[in-house]
Amino acid sequence: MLIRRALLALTISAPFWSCANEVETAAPPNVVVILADDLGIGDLGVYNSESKIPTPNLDALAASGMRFTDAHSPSAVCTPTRYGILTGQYSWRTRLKQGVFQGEDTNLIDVDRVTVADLMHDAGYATGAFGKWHLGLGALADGKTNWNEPLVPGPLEHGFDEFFGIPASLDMAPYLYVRNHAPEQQPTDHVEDSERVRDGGAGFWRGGPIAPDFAHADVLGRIVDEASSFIESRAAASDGKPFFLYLPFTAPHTPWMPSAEFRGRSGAGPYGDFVAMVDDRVGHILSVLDEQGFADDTLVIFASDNGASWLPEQVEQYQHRANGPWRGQKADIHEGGHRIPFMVRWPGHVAAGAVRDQLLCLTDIEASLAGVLGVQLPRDAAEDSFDQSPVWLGSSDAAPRTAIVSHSSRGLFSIRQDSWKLVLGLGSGGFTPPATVEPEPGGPIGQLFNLAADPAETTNLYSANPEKVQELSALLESYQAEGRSRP
Ligand SMILES: [Ca+2]
Repeated sequence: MLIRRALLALTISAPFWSCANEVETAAPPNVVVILADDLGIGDLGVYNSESKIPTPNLDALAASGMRFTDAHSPSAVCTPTRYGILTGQYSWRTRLKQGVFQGEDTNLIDVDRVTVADLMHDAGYATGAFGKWHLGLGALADGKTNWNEPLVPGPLEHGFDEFFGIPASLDMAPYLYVRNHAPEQQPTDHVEDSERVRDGGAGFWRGGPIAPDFAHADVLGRIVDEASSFIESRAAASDGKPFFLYLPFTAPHTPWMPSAEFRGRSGAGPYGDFVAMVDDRVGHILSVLDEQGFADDTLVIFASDNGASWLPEQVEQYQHRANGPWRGQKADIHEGGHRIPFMVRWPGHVAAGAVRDQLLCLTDIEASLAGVLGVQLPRDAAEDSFDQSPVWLGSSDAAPRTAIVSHSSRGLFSIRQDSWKLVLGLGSGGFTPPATVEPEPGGPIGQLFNLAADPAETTNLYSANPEKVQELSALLESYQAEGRSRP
């Protein structure tokens, strides 16, 4: 942060944040961003009337705010999506070209980069992050994370005043809690690969080092408790600062470990029961906001970081489509990989019960919050972020972005414009077999779909429509080269 500030001081003579709007609008709201992990758009009743999972809290959140039907994660897997949320930039512009980080990878975010937490912090917010970090901890030069040294750079070097959470996914060792710059306990014990079914749940975790106080089943509850304490601490604070709370849940990612209260709650097995628990924990956070008197002054965003990991046999077994009508699943380039639930609530400012079909990417959060606050981002920040705040606040229905770039776990690209979607290769690019397909001689080398006529991406029009292929290829190349153009 200090380095970034020093560089900015050399290059910018005007105040760091200048007001974009002359007109003073509402007082800056508190902002809460809740990110579910591997939750499917079809899990939520408000998106799928045939869901086998009760999601009353998320359905109510949607009813009291605005939900988007064409929202996407920038990637179909965890780390690059989290990178995109916090920086407004695609991860494929960094050293992480595909896949995800493991538990001892070093920090991905350049310390000079203005993250969304920097934006909020510099605008006078108290900032906290609680949950699954999964962006690496420690310096790249160290090769891997050294748990005995201060975990720098980490969340506190990217704009957060406070952090509590776990380094990576809940199925990735080492298993420990980090508070600010250090583990609460060192991972001095060892845990074996888990059984596929345990403790009334399912899924698995990888074997490896674990802290003596760490129990996988406790993690979601701990994160929510810590976030609740942060909200309560802000209610008690006398500094007058609004707050920014980034709350990336570890669930319903594997291991699926619903507590006893939720087992059997859904018709979609341990996964569905875990989703019901996620819904309940979102409801708890909203109730804490209510109890502390913040509900009317808080902009709440809820989204998932990618599609659900849900196989065709599970669709068959439970008659439940976790990814709704969309093809494929988590990690894939097809819509099931990255078409996600997205909702935003700010009472009195965002229309209650509104449904919008404008394209939205989670990279847009940074520019959109800058828009809400009326501050101007530096030109070299958040280059893949479009300001969606006019849509959220009802001042315009014009789509802030006309195209969207998506990316699969194996690094396959796609671009959407209007109803057309071009994929630069064959196969799913992710978990659904075949992940990769060699082109036949004379056959198509990519995939082209018209989602309006063919939402399930069943008919490849690549060979039949070379003009559209060429047009979208050129558009994708321009996005890859330039990002969005900033005025
Ligand atoms: Ca995920």
